[in-house]
Amino acid sequence: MKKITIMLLLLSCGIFLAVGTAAAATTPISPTSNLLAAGGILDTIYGLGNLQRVDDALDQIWNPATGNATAQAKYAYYSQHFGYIPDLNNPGFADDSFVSLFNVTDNGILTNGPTAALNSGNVNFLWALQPEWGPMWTSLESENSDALDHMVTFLITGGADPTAVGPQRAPTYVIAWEDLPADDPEFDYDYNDLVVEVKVAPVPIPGAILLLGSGLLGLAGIRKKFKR
Ligand SMILES: [Ca+2]
Ligand SMILES: [Ca+2]
Ligand SMILES: [Ca+2]
Repeated sequence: MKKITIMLLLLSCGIFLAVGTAAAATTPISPTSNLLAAGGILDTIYGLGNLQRVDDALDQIWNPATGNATAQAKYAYYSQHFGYIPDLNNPGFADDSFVSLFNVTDNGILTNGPTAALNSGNVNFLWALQPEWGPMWTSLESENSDALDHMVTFLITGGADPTAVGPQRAPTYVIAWEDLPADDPEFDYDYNDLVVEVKVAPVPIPGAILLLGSGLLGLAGIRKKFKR
């Protein structure tokens, strides 16, 4: 039973965290950061035992999804605009625009942080952070001006109900951001500058609908044949 649950979790990772390279990679988080400390941000909100770190080779480009995002914590001087970048135009993200979901102004663990729904349409997307000052950061390392990873991801495993259907089945992740460029004297790779919980459900793939459709037509055809 446990094996099945783990398989389901792995499958859901595979579905939503699409494009990655083969090599496993975990971006280092500062040991003095309060993100992963006992009694720190994630421990207080979720309990560290209920989170599973996602490989940073796999959290960069996200498959088409609908869902919602809620700010959970901010430890940064500047306010943070959070949103996403759908790959709407030519393939690749260089020609696409930031869609803002919300602006976070308060600091600390947010009990009533801003929340918003997202819908990427039928295209892949990046998560993105636009601090009040300085460059925009995305989940795709190669899109960032310092070519570094500015977002780390955790899958919420605790309390997940594998028998749930509908939106409850949607995997929920916590994404945590570093908002300063690597060459800034105050770059501290603490990944606590904004922490957001995101729930993502797949946008139905047209191919799958087509297949399902032709299957139903096929069934109808068979029924017709037998009726004759
Ligand atoms: Ca990452
Ligand atoms: Ca594009
Ligand atoms: Ca920081």
